[in-house]
Amino acid sequence: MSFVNDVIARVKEKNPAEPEFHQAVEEVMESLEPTIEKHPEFVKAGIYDRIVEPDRTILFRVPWMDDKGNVHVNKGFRVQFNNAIGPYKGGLRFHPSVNLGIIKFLGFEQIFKNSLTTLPMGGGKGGSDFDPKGKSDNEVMRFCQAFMRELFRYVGPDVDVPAGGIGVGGREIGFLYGDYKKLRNEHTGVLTGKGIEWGGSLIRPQATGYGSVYFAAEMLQVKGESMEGKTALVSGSGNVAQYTVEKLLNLGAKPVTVSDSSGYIYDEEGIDRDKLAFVMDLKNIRRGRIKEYVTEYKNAVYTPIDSSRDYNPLWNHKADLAFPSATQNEINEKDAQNLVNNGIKAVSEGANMPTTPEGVKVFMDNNIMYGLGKAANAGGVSVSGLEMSQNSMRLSWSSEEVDNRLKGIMQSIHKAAYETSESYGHPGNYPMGANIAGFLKVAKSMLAYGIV
Ligand code: NDP
Ligand code: 2IT
Repeated sequence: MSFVNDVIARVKEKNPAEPEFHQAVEEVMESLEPTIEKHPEFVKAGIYDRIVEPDRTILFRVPWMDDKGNVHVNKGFRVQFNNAIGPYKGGLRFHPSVNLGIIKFLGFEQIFKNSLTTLPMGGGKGGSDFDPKGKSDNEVMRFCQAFMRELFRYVGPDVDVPAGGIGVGGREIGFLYGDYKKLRNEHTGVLTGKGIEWGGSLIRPQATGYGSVYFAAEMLQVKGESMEGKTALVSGSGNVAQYTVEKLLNLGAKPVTVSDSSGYIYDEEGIDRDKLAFVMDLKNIRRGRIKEYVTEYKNAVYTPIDSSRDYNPLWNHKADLAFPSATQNEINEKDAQNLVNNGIKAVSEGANMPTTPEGVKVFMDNNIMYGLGKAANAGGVSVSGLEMSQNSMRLSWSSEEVDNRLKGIMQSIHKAAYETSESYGHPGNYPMGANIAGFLKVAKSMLAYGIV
């Protein structure tokens, strides 16, 4: 067995029943294989075994009362994975499927993603199995307050800076920040994704989606192509998906799908700006289901999720580009094959780990430009890093300034991933390039600190 296989085997043995964490570790470790020979000093210092074990895992009870006076208890998580290059940084996820293995996979990914951003941020992630769907604003507020009432002990602007993610948007960040400010009596950059009036950064809401499209544009440029006129499949209809659609429109592409956890819509004529405004109102204000799109736009077709099917028909339309922007493992082997059969050129992952390992293999075997999540969706945390900088300076930058920096960061990430893949003899192998480039910076820092 090779050295990395031994590391993976130990992770599986020590962390049973955490399949998503195993998957994330396996994906990164396999890419890191070529670093073993080049860096015997990393092996000697136990870097590979240390990087897969979180610095600290915080688990807590979150009791809250609903509008009828019933008491509920949810689980709270914060995994502070690695702070070798900066304070722990990473989002929160509120979704009924959340468990420790999912938070660990996200926190582990975040180490390498944050390293790629060029900004000084370590990796962390948190969340809860709380389901915001169907809850009143007051219930969400009481939950967020109960969550922060425990989390505030472990976070701080130089320690750990959480942000949004699935189920955590501007509303939730407001309630969380309000409680932190009350408990600590300080107005400081402890969370990112804040409102503009109270310390947020312009372009943070747009950043992940915009960044994922910028990354796709960079990949296309290597092949002498542009976004203009390309047809795109987008999944999800939340924060990332919405601003992916917006940037696709800005760059002259044609998005034709969006989805939620109940089903997806296919609009052959394209989702234009008016239709996007409808989706934003539907999902952000009315908190409705994507199915309503076809009541408003009769030419579009809605297909509900059918769990008896072994593929997702969203990925079975003719298109040039795919932007999975909902959740993990939403593209399996068959979906990847369907995309290839339909002429897909590039995949840019807005979501974290949306493609299964078998799906990734199909993309690699077919020479599809494959922008893995930790590179393609790093725009969100990058602008979070810029929000931290602005908070520290007590200044705020214009939209143009932040967007230019975001674009520059996405170009740097693409360049680092591409050039690293080249220097390791596999030009265009973005998973290898991004994982190695992200890892080297963290590993060198860990080496400098000694065995800690
Ligand atoms: P939102 O909560 O705003 O939107 C999530 C979207 O994905 C919704 O349309 C939701 O449907 C759908 N979805 C969620 N879970 C599932 C599921 N199990 N099956 C099918 N559909 C699902 O979250 P974001 O847009 O912020 O996050 C989307 C992805 O992007 C996640 O993987 C997240 O980790 C990743 N990401 C987010 C960043 C950010 O800055 N927000 C940064 C980097 C990555 P429904 O409405 O039915 O719940
Ligand atoms: O997965 C992610 O990168 C995020 N949810 C954003 C994290 C952040 O700190 O902005």
